Amino acid sequence: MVDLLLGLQWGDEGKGKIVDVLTKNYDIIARFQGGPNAGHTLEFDGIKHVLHTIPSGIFHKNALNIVGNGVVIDPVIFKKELDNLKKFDLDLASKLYISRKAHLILPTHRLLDAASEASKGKAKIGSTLKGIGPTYMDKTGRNGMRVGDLEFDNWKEKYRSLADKHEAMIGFYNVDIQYHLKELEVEFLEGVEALKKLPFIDSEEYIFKAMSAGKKILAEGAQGSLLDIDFGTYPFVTSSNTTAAGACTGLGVAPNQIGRVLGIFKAYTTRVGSGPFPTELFDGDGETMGRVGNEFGATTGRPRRCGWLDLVALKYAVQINGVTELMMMKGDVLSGFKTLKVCTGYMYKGQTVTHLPYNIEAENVRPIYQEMKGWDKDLTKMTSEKEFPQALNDYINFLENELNVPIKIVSVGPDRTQTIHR
Ligand code: 2SA
Ligand code: MG
Repeated sequence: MVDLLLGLQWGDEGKGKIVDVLTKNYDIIARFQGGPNAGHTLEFDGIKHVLHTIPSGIFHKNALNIVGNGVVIDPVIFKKELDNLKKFDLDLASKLYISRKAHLILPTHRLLDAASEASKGKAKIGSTLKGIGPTYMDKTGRNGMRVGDLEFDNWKEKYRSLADKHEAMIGFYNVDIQYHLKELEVEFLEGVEALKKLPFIDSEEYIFKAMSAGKKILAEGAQGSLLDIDFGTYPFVTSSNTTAAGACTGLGVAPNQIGRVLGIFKAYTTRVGSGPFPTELFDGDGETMGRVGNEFGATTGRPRRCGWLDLVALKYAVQINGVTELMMMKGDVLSGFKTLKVCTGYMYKGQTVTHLPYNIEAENVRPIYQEMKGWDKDLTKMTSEKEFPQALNDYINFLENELNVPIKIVSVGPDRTQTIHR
């Protein structure tokens, strides 16, 4: 069986930390979608490390890490990630395998991302500009280049013809994008050489055999359910399926081979980039969440928008993913709020709704809040549930009742050790 770990909001729920905590229970950690738009932050032994494409099991001795077919890889960023890992003295070629069917992000994909965003003006998605959208477009448009192509002598010709086509498209956008393709290509070729030092595998076959041999596998999601290309707040979404189904197509795992579905959420909500966010705060409370929670994009450094927990959206994510257990992150950030609010419904077209309507732009929905008592105590040094203030227990119990799924982990800080199991 393959267990899934998924973000239930707009990303940045703390997936990197939880994968890192859980890795000791698994033989294989696999990424199944997204690419270097992700920023998974891990903290241990006083070190803070951000991963983008490489799965979050990389720091554990015995875990094998797989970048699955559903992922898009930018060799340039990938090489930087590998270089940043050098100081840890890991034998990467023995613990990091790449699917031949994963698609490659070309330098021109990044340029196309920038051109597309520039052409949208105010309506831009707020993409990470990592070339994610254009690469998935080439995948579904059947033009893409895959990792496995690099094993054939003619790969540079393939690259050239796709890059030429992209250059013509950039011209078509008619926006001012300055670039020096020659320099970008030098980096790209260096990145490809670094990538080629790792084993390329038929990952679906590998995972099938590993499952048959009784190995334990964890699929690590990136971004969050509300950024899913089908079920998220389209068009302000990413270009892959971030939900449970994405793990099937992104790794080649059959639906009946999915085991536990671990859903991870923050005790409040954040979003980076454009798009609707009904419980967003524009006041001191939102500012406090951002400051105390250190809410800045792990990839782009952009400040994240902050707001109250949205149970309407969270319920939707639990349902779409078939979540079997929940993990609540960053409760510690809420310490000191006198009153907490949780959105339990929306006013939508003059009626109260408790499901996620088609359009949740601010002019269409108004959140309905349940107020709860806050707590003062600092949670970050706590090591057991027994130390929790009553108001925190009430908050947790309320969410469990509403969502009908147990909250198994409460994280009280960024470090591996600040993790309380219930
Ligand atoms: P893209 O680049 O095409 O996938 O952007 C499309 C939308 O998806 C959002 N998105 C993200 N949201 C939260 N976290 C992400 N990863 C980084 C992080 C983001 C960062 O961990 O903080 O550093 O800014 C991520 N990746 C994509 C994006 O904001 C667009 O709204
Ligand atoms: Mg992140």
